[in-house]
Amino acid sequence: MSIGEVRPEDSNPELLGRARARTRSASRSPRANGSLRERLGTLTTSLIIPARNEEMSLRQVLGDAIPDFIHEVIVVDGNSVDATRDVVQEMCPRARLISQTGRGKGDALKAGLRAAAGDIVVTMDGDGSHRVSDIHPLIDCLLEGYDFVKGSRSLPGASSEDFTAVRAAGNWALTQVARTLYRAPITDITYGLHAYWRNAFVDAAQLVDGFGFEIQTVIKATRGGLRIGEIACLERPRIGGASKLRPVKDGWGILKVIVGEAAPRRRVAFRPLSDLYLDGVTVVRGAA
Ligand SMILES: Nc1nc2c(ncn2[C@@H]2O[C@H](COP(=O)(O)OP(=O)(O)O)[C@@H](O)[C@H]2O)c(=O)[nH]1
Ligand SMILES: [Mg+2]
Repeated sequence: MSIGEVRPEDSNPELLGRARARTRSASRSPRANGSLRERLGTLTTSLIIPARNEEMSLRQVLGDAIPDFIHEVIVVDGNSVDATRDVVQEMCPRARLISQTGRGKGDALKAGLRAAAGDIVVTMDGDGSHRVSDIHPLIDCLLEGYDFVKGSRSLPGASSEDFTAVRAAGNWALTQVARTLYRAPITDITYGLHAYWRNAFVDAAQLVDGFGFEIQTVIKATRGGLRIGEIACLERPRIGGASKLRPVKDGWGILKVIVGEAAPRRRVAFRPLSDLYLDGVTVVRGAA
């Protein structure tokens, strides 16, 4: 497993001070043995999967066992016209199936976040590109003191079987813009496999409704002084159906989001919370 730490170089000193404090707190915490479920203690996890016309892919994604450390599965249907809803009920009866009221992947993720009850939220695509097995290291990383952990297809050991030349070039260019503007060594800005503390996300409603949402969360988290980690992931090709992303139109929208976030007075969306939770975990471990 390769973990890359993403630390903004231009955070204000107060935020950086808090980040250092969190790092020390995390390194003092014993790296506990036992299953992830045991290590989570009383903490709970919600997996949010946005899906629009994903009947073929979801059959396999939900057919593979969802690990026991995921307490809640939320599938957000985007007015699918195929059998997506039936497949969810058939393949994963424990999943909560909700419908988004607006349009776009970001709108679906907002609906999932409003419904999620877990202390930790994981967002994963429903087309089979994200591997369920990559969720474990993401949550491990949160428990070790990170506030926001994301997958990357660019770290050593990572790769994508889903990139076309256009998408790879677009992702590289968008990532470079974000790195330059926010002086944060993010290696892959558009990979949407994310895990974070739900209560750290204080205002999701202000974010965009489209594909830019996940990119905006990364930038907001960076600007909020959160400790961000990246995990090397292998992206699979989508299992079936068609991509909803229009590379030029959505790529342009994402670029506008990245640049727009550089405006001086952007609203805060995230606050660092991991210390609070880590202390909680330590107490739980100590008492056990
Ligand atoms: N609910 C919902 N899900 C969406 C929407 N747009 C995309 N998705 C889902 O978001 C995930 C990623 O979308 P995808 O089309 O694979 O984008 P790509 O991976 O960038 O090609 C898939 O599970 C899609 O079904 C939407 O408007 N609503
Ligand atoms: Mg996809």
